[in-house]
Amino acid sequence: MKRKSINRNRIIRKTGLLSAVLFLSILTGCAGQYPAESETPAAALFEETEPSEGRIVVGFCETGSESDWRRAHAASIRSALSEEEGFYLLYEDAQQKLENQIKAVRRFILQDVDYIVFSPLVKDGWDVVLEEAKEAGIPVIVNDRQVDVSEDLYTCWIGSDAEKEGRDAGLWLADYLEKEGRDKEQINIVTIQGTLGASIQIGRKDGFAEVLSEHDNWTMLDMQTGDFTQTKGYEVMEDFLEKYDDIDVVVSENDNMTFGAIDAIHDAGKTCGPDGDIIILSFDAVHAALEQMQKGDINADFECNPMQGEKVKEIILALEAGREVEKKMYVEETYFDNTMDLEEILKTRMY
Ligand code: GZL
Repeated sequence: MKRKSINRNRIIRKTGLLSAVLFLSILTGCAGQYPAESETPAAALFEETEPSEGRIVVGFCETGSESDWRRAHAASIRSALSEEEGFYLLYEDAQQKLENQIKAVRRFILQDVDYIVFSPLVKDGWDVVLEEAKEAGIPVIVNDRQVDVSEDLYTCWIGSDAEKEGRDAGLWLADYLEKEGRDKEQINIVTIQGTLGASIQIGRKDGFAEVLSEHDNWTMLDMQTGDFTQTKGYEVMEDFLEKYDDIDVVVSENDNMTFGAIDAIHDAGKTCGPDGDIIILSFDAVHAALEQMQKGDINADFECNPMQGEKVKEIILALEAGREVEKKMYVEETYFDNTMDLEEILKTRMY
């Protein structure tokens, strides 16, 4: 992959020139589609250090910092695409807003980076800006969640198998209920959903639904989004507890919503986990969740591996060397439950 050499002056000049055009277009009433310079002065696009020649310039946009998982993922990207590793990373946090992600990708195009990498908040709404990246000749690597666009608009995707995570949760529940002698009992389930429209949310829901459909005695009472945050997870669980007095299982699509749900269950005078009133199935398996499992509040947690930075780096280096990469790549994941030696497991966890 022929790489443009990074030149701060060239980028500032380009940005400055474009901003001048933009300024004129605003004056003449036909505002451009790029953020006005006041939003992102060129000099502010770079951190303090001077991008030295020969470094691979990567524009990376994260969804936000909504969860422990997200913070671990962002740390993994920053660590892998570091200056010591030969990269110049332009990092943007979209604060859970799609429009911020699209603006960030447009800024990366303006800055003429070598690679654009992003974790799409939701799978839709990416066609136009990815067409622009393609026209600009900038390779795009989609990371973590997926986008619903023509495959020629991105080089590759690497992330989690969300449907498998959801299916594994359903299969674990079926096995657990059988062991408990409850496989014929009426089982009432509620789901606290992640960000609606996110591929990871859709996949976990669909995967679990596959197993749900095989059990006539399982009923999905309700599903509401907690947007992957602890605060909203609490609010949704509080609402479920007010509406239903016979909840047997909570499926929570990430650990931070689970933390909120556990607090709401306790505040309602109920208990959860292996010895509790309500079975808790969660996703991510971050460190704090495994500790909560040790305390007896979570039955099982389906890992979603955020340590994806090294894989992204390997992909970029392969492209730099002119090698082909697979279109879709999955990170390895497993699950944990309270029957395991969590003390030992926690010693090995990197996040
Ligand atoms: C999963 C990732 C999700 C996590 C949440 O791939 O996109 O986003 O499950 C995070 O914790 O907010």
